Amino acid sequence: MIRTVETKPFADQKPGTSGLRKKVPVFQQPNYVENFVQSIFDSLEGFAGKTLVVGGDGRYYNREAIQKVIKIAVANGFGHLVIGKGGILSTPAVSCLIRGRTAYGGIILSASHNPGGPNGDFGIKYNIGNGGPAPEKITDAIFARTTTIDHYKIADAPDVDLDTIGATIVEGAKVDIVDPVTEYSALMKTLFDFDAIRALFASGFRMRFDAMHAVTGPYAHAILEGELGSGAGTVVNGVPLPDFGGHHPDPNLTYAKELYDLMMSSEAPNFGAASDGDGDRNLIIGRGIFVTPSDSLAMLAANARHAPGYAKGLAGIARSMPTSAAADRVAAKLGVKCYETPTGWKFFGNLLDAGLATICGEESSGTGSNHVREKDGLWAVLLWLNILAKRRISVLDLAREHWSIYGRNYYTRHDYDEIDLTAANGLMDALRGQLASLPGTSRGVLKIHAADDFEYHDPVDGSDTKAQGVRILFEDGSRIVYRLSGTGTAGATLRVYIERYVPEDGNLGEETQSALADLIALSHELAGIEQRTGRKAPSVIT
Ligand code: VG1
Ligand code: CO
Repeated sequence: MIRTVETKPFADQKPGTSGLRKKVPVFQQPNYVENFVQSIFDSLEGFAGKTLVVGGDGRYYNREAIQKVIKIAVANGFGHLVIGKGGILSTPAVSCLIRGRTAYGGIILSASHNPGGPNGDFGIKYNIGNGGPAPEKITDAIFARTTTIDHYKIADAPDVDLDTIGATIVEGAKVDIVDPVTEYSALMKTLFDFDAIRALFASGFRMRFDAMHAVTGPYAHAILEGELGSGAGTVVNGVPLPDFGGHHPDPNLTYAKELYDLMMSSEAPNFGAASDGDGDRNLIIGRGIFVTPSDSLAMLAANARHAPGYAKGLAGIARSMPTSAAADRVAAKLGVKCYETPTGWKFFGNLLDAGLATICGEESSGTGSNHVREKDGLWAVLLWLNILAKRRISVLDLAREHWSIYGRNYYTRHDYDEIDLTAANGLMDALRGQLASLPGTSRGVLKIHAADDFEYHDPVDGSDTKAQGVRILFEDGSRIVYRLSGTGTAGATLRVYIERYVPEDGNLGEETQSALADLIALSHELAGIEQRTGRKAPSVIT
């Protein structure tokens, strides 16, 4: 039976950079999930009888939310639901399933790299039929609907057994529980030379993959250890846990410190990698070298032809604005365009659909390609392995070779987490107030060439997106970028992105923080970080 339930709007259901993210107790309020999911469906049309893919990263409240999504989707007329066993699907696997099964769309239950557990974070994100995050036009419509919603539809049906593969019928709709790995793994085999990677491992190459008790555990076990013979024990923290073992499932140098320390030690295997809560981010560390995500994007793009899926070359490269310009140099050499988009994967979808870009990346550990419409952590790991297998070179040597050809974009991001929201907005407003007067002025040897608040004009659909981050651009190509996070759930997070370019004949072997010391000091001064936020130092440095 289908029930119509009366409800009242919640004022705080505005999706951020990547869906709606809140603390678990917020999502546990009566009707909170129901309102948002119904608002998604109210903003869409033409889905009667069609397929919806549903899955999450296994975090606390995943199963409860999935049961609600099933019952509301069925009540609204979807004809077929495809759900990962145990409610588990990585974000790139959802994208893969939507595309592979020509589904209408998908719902991802995840707060990605944010911590989980009863007092941790939860999230809901809608993906469209190309497999990618809903564009702003749709997320704006969803938000508008959440402010007026007065009823939702839900099937009065028993919970679906999420742990048994197979099909059941709920209110006339087919609900398929599928293996979360099979179709994703098959897609990876079409892109990479699995034989070459197998031969690499057979030759004694060793790797450590930290799944951070998040969603990639089952994928990494099946693909790395199972298919590629990386050896038992390659994957650590491989069982998804509702609270990620009490850690942040964020693969950076702070939260994946154990992996980093191992890779810098004399015990280091040849290659280290990690992924985040929902499996779309990647961390790459070679023996004795952390590869910044911006460099990783550039190095993958420069070497992608070694993988069968990219042997024909790249149509173009795209990077988010705060990502370093290392990829631009590769694009120039390849003779293709490099697009600069606002932060968030949703801005890459049009470029990929239109065939303008093949590989995309963000400084926040996101890399991906036109194989799906999300960033993809394991994909990046496999592309690295494919390149290393074909070239038989160490990560350190590959990085040195890259810098000697293209020069090096020293790059760091400083995050100030959970600062006061009013102080954060005040800081950004004050920076915006300085934009007109900064160009032409000097700070020590650093001359400011331009300053703006980044705006993006989408070359495919013509849409404009404004106020995407304050950029201070220096004459020597250095940059400082300031923006506020759109994924946090407590206070505000200020992100400061700092970059300096050193040409191929310059000093390429400096430690990153000291190479950037002048710009880091200037980033404090220009924004008055300490006066305005009370913080002397960032909470996380990546
Ligand atoms: C952050 C990153 C951004 C990424 C987004 C979602 O957003 O900076 O590059 O696309 O997270 O990633 P923000 O607004 O907090 O800076 V994930 O792995 O959370 O889906
Ligand atoms: Co993620």
